[in-house]
Amino acid sequence: MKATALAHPNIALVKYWGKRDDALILPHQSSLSLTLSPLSVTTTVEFGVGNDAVELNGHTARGSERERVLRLLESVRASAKKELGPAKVVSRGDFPMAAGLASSAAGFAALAVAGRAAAGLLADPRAASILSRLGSGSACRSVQGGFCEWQRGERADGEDSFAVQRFDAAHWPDVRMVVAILDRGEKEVKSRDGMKHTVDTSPYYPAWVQDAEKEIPHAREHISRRDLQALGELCERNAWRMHATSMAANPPLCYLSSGTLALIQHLREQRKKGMPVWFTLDAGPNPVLLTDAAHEVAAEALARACGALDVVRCVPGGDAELKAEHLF
Ligand code: 2P0
Repeated sequence: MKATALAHPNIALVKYWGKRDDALILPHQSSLSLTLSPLSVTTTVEFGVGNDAVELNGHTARGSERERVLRLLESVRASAKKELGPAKVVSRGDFPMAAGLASSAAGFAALAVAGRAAAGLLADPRAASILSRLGSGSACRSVQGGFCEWQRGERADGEDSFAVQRFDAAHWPDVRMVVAILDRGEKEVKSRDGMKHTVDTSPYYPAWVQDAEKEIPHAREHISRRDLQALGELCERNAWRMHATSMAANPPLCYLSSGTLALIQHLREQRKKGMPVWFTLDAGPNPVLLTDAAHEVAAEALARACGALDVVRCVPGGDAELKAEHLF
């Protein structure tokens, strides 16, 4: 009735941006990401103790944060088909303070894997991916390591909307993602609200959906050939298109800062000089640089020269896994 799991965050190379079902968290389009090590979140779940209690990074979770965790556990209870009682959840991330990378993907992936194990359910990446999706869409891509593709699915109940691993972490050990923290502040518009606003008001949204879906097989092909340049170019244009559809919303939504643009400009100059480095950008001002092992130190230097307050160098991460040691 007690289990602990560790999961890594992921960065999308083809982004998820917009839901066709807000309650079940079903996307309009498929997305594809790389799971990142060494960052991780560890979560312990125990059923049958006291009252429901959720502690995240040393604080008692309240409001919507708590509701999202309890909702996921409610789904575990339904699958277990037995009385599990209240749950205690303790979760801790090892991300540097305000790393500018969302820990929710790793957190909900770890919660899904630990929750299922604590309920006595068999390890099942597909079931864990569907479960973690109920906490946060991008979490479904953190259940497995390497390159994972969240297939949008067609069904109204979401049972065919989950992530599958396309290539494991060992496929391309040389690839690197360097997170440049330009701004540690909370973003003004959360991803969940920003994507909804974009779906509702951007005239470019249908084009975004069509294009992102079309890019998935191309991304897969570039990854299979370990073609960094082709993947880098795809990654950049997909990030620009996600931001372009958001900027076309009404009122417009812009996540980029002047520092973001300055870094992108500098990166282009370095690339002209022969450095293999490209960027992607989530719903915030902090770029993530795509490069290889031979250039990760230079990519960090580039980020710092452009005012990065902190830099996290990441390698391909592995699957979410159960741990023998619990957090309580
Ligand atoms: C992604 N993002 O594919 C995209 C790119 C941000 C930009 O997934 O509402 O926290 O919980 O499903 O997963 C961030 O959104 O949103 C995200 P919900 P989530 O990684």
